[in-house]
Amino acid sequence: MHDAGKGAVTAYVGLGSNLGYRRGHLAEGLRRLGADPAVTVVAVSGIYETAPVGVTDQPAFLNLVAELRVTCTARGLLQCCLQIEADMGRVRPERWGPRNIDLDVLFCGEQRIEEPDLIVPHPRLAERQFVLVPLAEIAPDQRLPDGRTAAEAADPTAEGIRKFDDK
Ligand code: GSY
Repeated sequence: MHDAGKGAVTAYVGLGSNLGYRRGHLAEGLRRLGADPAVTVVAVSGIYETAPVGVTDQPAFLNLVAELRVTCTARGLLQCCLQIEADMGRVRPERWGPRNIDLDVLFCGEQRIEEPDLIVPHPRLAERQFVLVPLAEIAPDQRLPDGRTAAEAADPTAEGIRKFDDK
């Protein structure tokens, strides 16, 4: 892990996997994030097993959220995430369908971006308990675009969300 150092901002990335050895894919995604010189992994939520949202006819996901310190921009962080997905041979047989690894930029400091390939904060954040619950675990005071804190928006009792423990 590198020290992102001066000029760093706090960022949050959501990781998900619902193909193959899901837990191993999450661990490898985290390891690769921390190996980027612009990124320091500061905190990692617990892992949650979550019912698929959107296309529901697919296997359950494992999801977590990582808090980072980054010296790059949101676009740099997106590129880092896309590169990790590519290097891990991301398998995504269909759009919105199962995938071995997925990394979504949720927040990057105070940056607000609305471009065709990148919207930050993540546009569907506030409606996704599979993001809100792990986010609230490590950053309960993080403000969403609608003004609520992560803790106010998260519902750990929501249907289809359970803490994952494969021991
Ligand atoms: O963008 C995230 C991919 N994704 C997920 C996910 O990570 N977890 C759950 N539970 N449902 C999802 N649907 C999509 S698309």
